[in-house]
This record gives sequence, structure tokens and C-alpha cells, in this order.
Amino acid sequence: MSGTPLERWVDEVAAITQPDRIVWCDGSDEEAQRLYEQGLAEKTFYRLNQKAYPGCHLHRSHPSDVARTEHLTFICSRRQEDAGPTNNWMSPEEARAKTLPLFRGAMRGRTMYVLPYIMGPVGSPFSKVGVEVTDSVYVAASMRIMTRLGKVALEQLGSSEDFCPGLHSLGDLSPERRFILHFPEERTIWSVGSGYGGNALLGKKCFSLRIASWMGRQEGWLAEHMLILGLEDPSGQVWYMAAAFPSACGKTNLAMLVSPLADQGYRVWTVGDDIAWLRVGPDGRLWAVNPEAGFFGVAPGTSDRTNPNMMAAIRRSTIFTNVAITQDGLPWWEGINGTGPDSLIDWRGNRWSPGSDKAAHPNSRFTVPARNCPSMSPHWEDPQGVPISAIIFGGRRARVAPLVYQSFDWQHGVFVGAGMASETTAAAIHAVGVTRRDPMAMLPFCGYNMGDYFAHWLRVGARLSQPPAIFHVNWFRTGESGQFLWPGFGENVRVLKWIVERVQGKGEATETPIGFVPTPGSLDLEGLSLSPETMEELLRVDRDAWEQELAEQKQFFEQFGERLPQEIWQEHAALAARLGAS
Ligand code: GTP
Ligand code: SPV
Ligand code: MN
Repeated sequence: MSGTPLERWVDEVAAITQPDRIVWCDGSDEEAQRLYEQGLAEKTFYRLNQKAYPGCHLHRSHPSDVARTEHLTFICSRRQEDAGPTNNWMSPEEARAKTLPLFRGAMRGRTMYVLPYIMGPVGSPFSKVGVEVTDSVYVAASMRIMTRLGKVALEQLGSSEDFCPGLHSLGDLSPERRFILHFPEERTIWSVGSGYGGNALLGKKCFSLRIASWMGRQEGWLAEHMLILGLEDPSGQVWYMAAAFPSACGKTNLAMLVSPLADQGYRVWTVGDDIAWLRVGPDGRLWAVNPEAGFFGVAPGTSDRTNPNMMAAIRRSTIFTNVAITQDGLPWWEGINGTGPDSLIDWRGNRWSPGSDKAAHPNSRFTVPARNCPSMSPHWEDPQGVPISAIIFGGRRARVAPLVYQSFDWQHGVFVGAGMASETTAAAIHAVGVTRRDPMAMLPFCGYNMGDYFAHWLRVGARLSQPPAIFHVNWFRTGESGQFLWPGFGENVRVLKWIVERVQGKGEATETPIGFVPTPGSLDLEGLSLSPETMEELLRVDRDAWEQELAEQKQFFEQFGERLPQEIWQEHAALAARLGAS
């Protein structure tokens, strides 16, 4: 056999899938134009109003293919126990036998795009190369936005075999023949039957979280479902934080918030909105890079009021998926400025009438280059990353979790992350609004046994001489009539301010059984009209609810058996003792 390892692999998958044409993507702007032209011709793309949204396109996915499908996602490690009880597992042999027939001849009559890409800043020692082969022009155009794609990646790779191969085909888009497979020992991904988001853009959840978390465990680093932001304080110092919230629970919005405390000197700089790779630096601090180059952001709820930076970012070179459009070819979704005009076309391409279903799909999204976002940090592509002062866990909890609390130390913080739960959202195909345990927001994304994952977090902490402080937040606590008690969005900067004060040993807090909660006067609420009763409810630690929480955590942790670190049980027992639970 001749050629580089990459060329040999491409030959191999072409022999299986039998495309009519093979196109190696170089990442150039001319190539982007060709991809969009091709997509327009085959009705994969529609042009949006080019005056208002230059370079922007609409894509409508198959109506049965609108979100990640966790029940069709598998970790195919050699041993089942290495995937752990929270992942679907299939043996590598079975996985190949089941899906090879689906890939055979799947690209006949079609074009196969070869997409070499880098996850991480170009030239960063932490960057990794992946190569996705796909028969979807939408995936090719999206990966150009989400990663550093083409020539730069081939240059970084050279003739090395150090890349993560990802084979993707739309197949027949049937959920019956849809599989998202990860072979962690081979660092390989096979995905068939879906063209949507995390199922199909293989650099994202498949490589940068599931495969990368496995690699990180072997190599001593962390791959996390986290945003990265910098909070600039009035002295001009920037404090970096990484925050893990489950899918569609507010990472993008927090990462680029517009601060109502700007006149005091507090503002937010964006480093990343979905994934962080974290390493222990030579200085004993934790350093983070954002492996992505774009955002795949949730459309519904995005507006000039909630997220002005994103509204500015998506005005050019953006792909909109499953949103509605107005008569003038402008994108529209629930929660965008104002009510729906009468003449909308819904996400399926049908005329929409008020009172019928939602016009945009609840998991409709935009794919936008990060450099479009006005709040990008000047350090967002720094090869060494940014130093993290605080880690923030959070979820969507109508009750139980207060607005914010701080853990006592790293080990307790790991327990806080491991004990997380959140109400499910439209980001995956399942019942929405059901509370489920979602440790560190990684339940659907950890590529190995989560018992080992908690142990890995503890080990990384032991190597940090200056560990970040660990917090938990909840923007979603509701009142009697189901309304959100906290205004959220930009106002969340008030919580970030308290967090940075705590990091500096300044902010005031009350010690409670679950951790440190702000004293009534320590959160900056100037200019907000929140009643003292509302604030009390937002910060209340409800002992009965926490006793129930303890029981549910216990049940969740038990499934890991011997693989659950003793430290997690110690923290669980300590919390029970502090709550005075029976
Ligand atoms: P993924 O991309 O799925 O990982 O999601 P994400 O965590 O980046 O979530 P995102 O910021 O896109 O927010 C998801 C939804 O929550 C959107 O509809 C937002 O408008 C809404 N949301 C975000 N932040 C807040 C908040 O502070 N309060 C309230 N009430 N809603 C919020
Ligand atoms: C998520 O579901 O957490 C996302 C969207 O960020 S997807 O890329 O589809 O996974
Ligand atoms: Mn995500």
C-alpha cells in the first residue's frame, strides 16, 4: 500500500461507500461558495435575504432528524465495564457487523467530502487533528465553520497517523438504521443515518468530548461540556471561568452576556460556548482552550434583549437550521424580537398559521463563526489557553438548587458536579422537562465509565497547587405560578461578580449544609426590582428537598459499584450529616 495513513484510510472508506466523486476540502472561501451552490442546487440549502443576512443560508433537516439521539449513541469499547452503566455499549465486532452493511455503497451517486480539521487553536500544543469523511454538503459547510478546516489541518498532520478518523453517511436518514458509534481504543467514529448537529458534525461531541475524554483520562487532562469566559473587573483584570450546564441550559448565553454592570467596569469576554479542554499548567493552575472555531447555538429564545452579541454575530456567514422564515427571507423563531408576522413559513417549509405548532423547531440552531461575535476575547486562540479561577456547574431546576452556592473545596466541588441534575431539553430526542441526573453536564458525552471519570477529576485536582474554586448556579428556579424568579441572561453577571469576589476572598457568604450561599447583601442587585422575599426564595436551602436529593443521588451513585471513588461516598455522607438527615 502506498500513500500516507490518511490517504490509505480514505481509499479504504471509499472502497466501502463507493462515492461517484471524492472532494478533498481545502477550507478556502471559493470552496465555501461551491459547497453552498451545490447545496442550493440539491435543496439542502436555501438562500436567506442577502441584504440583511449576507452569506447566510437556511437548512431544513429531515423531520425525524432534529436533535441528538442518545438511545442510538454507543461507546464500543472492548470491555463493557469501561463504557460504564450510563453509556449504551456495543462490542466493536457487533458494531461493525451491524453497520458495515449500512455504509456499503451508501455514497453511490453521491460526492464524498474529505474534511481534515483541527480541534484547538492552530499551533497549540493541545490541538488535535480529526478527519471526517461525509456525503452531506451541509456537514461539510458546517464543519468549515465549527473547526479549523482544510490546508491548515493537513499541514499540522503531515504524514502522521495521529488523527481521529470519522466516517459519516446520511444513509437513508431512518432512525431504524441510525447509529452513532465510538471506538475509543481505535480513536475512531462511525456515524450513519443522521445529518443533524452532534450526531453528524463529528468534531464536536463525538471527537472533542467522547473520544477526547477517553484520551484525557489516559493522558491526564479533561475534556468537558463547558463554556469558557473572562470577567473583566473594574481594575482591568480578567478572571477566567469555565461552566458546565447541560444541553440548552444557558452556556452560549452566559459566555457572551452583555453586562448591565458595564459602567462599574464589569464586562464579559467570550472564549468558548460549549466545549473546554483543560490541563494542569506548570504553574499548578488549570488552563483551558476552546477546541471549536464556531458556535452551534440554540435559536429559540435568542433576541436583542437576551443575547445581543449573538444577534450581531448571526448577521453574516451563518447557517440556520430548522428555523422559520418570513416572507422577506429573514430567519424567525419563538422568542426573537416581537411576535410572529402573519406570513411565516415554518421549519418544515409549510405555511404557518398562528395557534398551530411552533414555527421554528425547539432545537433549531445557527452555525456561526466565533470571530463574528463582538465579545470574543483577544485571548480566545491563545495556544496555551487561559487560566481558570472558577469552575461553575449548573442546571435547570425549578426547585432544590439555589441561585448560586460555593463548594467547600475541590473534593466537595467534584461531588457537587457528580450530584448534578437537570430538566431535559429539546437538544436530544426524549421527553422534555424530566429531571435526570447529569453529572458535570457530561451524562451524554463522557466516553468512558463515569465512576472512573469522577476519580479522574479527583486526581487532576490533586495535581493543582492553585485549584479553581467550584460553584453551582441555577438560573431556572420558579415561583408558585411557574415563572422564573431570576431575570437571567445579562443579569447573571451579578452572580459572576460575586463568584470573582469569593475567589479573591472578599464576597460575603453564609455557610449552609450544601456550601457557601451569598448573604442577603452580598449580591449586587442595584437597578433590579427583586423583592426581598424573591431573593430569599432564590437563595433558600430547602432541607426537605435536599433530603430527597440525597436519596436520588445515592441511587444514581450505586450503579457504579466499585468504580465509584470512596471520596464521593464520603462527601455524600458528610452532606447527609450536615443536613441532619436520617
Ligand atoms: P447547548 O448548545 O445545547 O449545549 O446549549 P447551551 O447550554 O449553550 O444553551 P443556550 O445558552 O443556547 O440556552 C438554551 C436556552 O435557554 C435558550 O432558549 C436560552 O434563551 C435559554 N436561557 C439561557 N440563559 C438563560 C437564563 O439565564 N435564564 C433563562 N430563563 N433562560 C435562559
Ligand atoms: C448539545 O446538545 O449539547 C449541543 C448541540 O451542543 S449538539 O451539537 O447537537 O450536540
Ligand atoms: Mn452542548
